[in-house]
Amino acid sequence: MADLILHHYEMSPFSEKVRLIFGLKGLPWRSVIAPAVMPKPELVPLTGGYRRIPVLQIGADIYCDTNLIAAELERRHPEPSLFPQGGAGQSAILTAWSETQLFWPIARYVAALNADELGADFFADRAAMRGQPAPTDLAPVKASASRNLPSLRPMIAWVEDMLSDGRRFLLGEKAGLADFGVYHALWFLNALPRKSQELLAPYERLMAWMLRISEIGHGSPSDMSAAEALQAAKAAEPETPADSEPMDGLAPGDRVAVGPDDYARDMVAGQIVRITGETISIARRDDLVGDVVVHFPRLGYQVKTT
Ligand SMILES: N[C@@H](CCC(=O)N[C@@H](CS)C(=O)NCC(=O)O)C(=O)O
Repeated sequence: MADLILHHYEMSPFSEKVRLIFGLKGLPWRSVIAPAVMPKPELVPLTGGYRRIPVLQIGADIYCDTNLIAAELERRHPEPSLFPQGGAGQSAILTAWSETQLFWPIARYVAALNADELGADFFADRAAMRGQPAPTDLAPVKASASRNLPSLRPMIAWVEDMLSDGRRFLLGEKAGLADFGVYHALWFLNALPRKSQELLAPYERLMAWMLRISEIGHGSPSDMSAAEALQAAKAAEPETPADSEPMDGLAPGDRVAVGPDDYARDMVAGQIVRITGETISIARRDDLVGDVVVHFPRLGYQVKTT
């Protein structure tokens, strides 16, 4: 079976979500450390322009976005399940809240606190990702800490409240994707040198829950170089079946560009191989990696015909 190759970097909260999925499922995986800022010359040939992290590579199939990565890992490795309490709906709804309303004030707060450590180049890169001019100095970035803090406290208390009946995990006695979907945002509070432990410390149940999740671990990673990952893609053929019907005015064979519909703007051009209500998979070719298929979720991504 082809290696599970994760392109990620240590301080990335979305990557932590996937590393924990490997832990829950007890999977071996290959760890390719990607740069945290552009350029990403050994990632972009695989994705065709998608720059966000993490990306899961399985041979010549490239999976973008943690929600799709989770679904694909569940499909390929169903036990133990990411949904030990049953369906995926509750988990998806909690994760959607966490990745928007909870995550962004945390991300801004942590970045503001660690502005000197992250440095001007980091903020220039993130501004460019959003199509905005680079900040001329870090003072306004730092000032945004106090603007974001007030919305954090009530939401942290909600998570403590969800655990108030003594349950071990957010939806019951077993850990699942819902836990990782909420945990990775809170994890970021302590992921950079200047930590925010004091925000979480008053919440005993939340702290115990975070400890239980961290104990799940990351499965069995082994290092891989980005060059090896590119070779692995070149040596493989995409495995995506062309078995779907046209939908939403899009059909296999159509030329499209797919990209996030939120803050990042990079579109990936290719030809639809497969389209369902949940995913869109597009074929593309690059001299470095040969033929690859890049997979995106439908939710959170736009598709333009080209
Ligand atoms: N919805 C995406 C969000 C991924 C995301 O925003 N990742 C951050 C890192 S945690 C990122 O890519 N930042 C820009 C970069 O690293 O280049 C997912 O679930 O994978």
